Amino acid sequence: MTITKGVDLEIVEYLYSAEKERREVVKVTDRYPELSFSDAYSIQDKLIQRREQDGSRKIGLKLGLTSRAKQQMMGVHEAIYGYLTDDMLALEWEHLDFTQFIHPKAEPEIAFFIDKDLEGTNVTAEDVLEVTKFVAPAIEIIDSRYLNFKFTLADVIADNCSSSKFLIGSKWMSPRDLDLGQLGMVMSKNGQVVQTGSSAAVLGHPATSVAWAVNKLGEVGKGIQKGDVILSGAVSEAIAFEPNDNVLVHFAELGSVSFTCKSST
Ligand code: 0L1
Ligand code: MG
Repeated sequence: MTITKGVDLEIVEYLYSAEKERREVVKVTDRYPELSFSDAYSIQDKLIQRREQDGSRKIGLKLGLTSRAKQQMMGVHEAIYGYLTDDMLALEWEHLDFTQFIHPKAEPEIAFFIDKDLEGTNVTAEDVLEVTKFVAPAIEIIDSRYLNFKFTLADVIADNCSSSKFLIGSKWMSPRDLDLGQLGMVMSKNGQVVQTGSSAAVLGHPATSVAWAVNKLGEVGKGIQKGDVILSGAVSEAIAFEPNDNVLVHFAELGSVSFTCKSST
């Protein structure tokens, strides 16, 4: 740790209150430039514990920076992970309240439903597919707590990788029944195509991305559990949206998932 115990809890409160009060804040490394990745993951853990104190339940994992393009943009060579909690799950058939966000963006993802615990440091994509009961189309809504969505890698890890909400489509399939590594994707906003991509953009194959996270967790004696939902990483760039926008993501074979945003519920 390069920061002291009191400071980590101070940062947790700083980020948690920014989220609850829907405020952009100055990034943590402006004040603590020495913040290391391991400090940042430790702060992330404590941020999740703080949410749990308030009644949230950890239900899975999400991967970020899984495309080579985004890694190059950030000048890094690795993906990152954060946690999903039950209160992040939004439902397709309910309008999303825009006032709960700061400056949200939506990105297309593939969700994995895990059926068996998996832990280790040599886990492969095949191992991940073995323990995956279903995959489904998903949208992640990211909403960095930092000013203008600008941060360093340590900042974004501490901020639970910009996690905010996610939606899962209704078509769930066994990963063995489709070509998961090469699924075409089209994302539209208000009927206009805004992004296209392929599941191959996620570290070559979304299961490779999940395996990376399991191995990374394995380094600190953790793993993934039966019942976890995992968002394997964005298939294209995230797009900003506003009240009254409708965002739809369609994956070949896997089908669609969408949401409409209202200014209030
Ligand atoms: O889920 C994501 O890909 C977000 C990772 C963090 C970077 C960002 O907020 O763009
Ligand atoms: Mg994401």
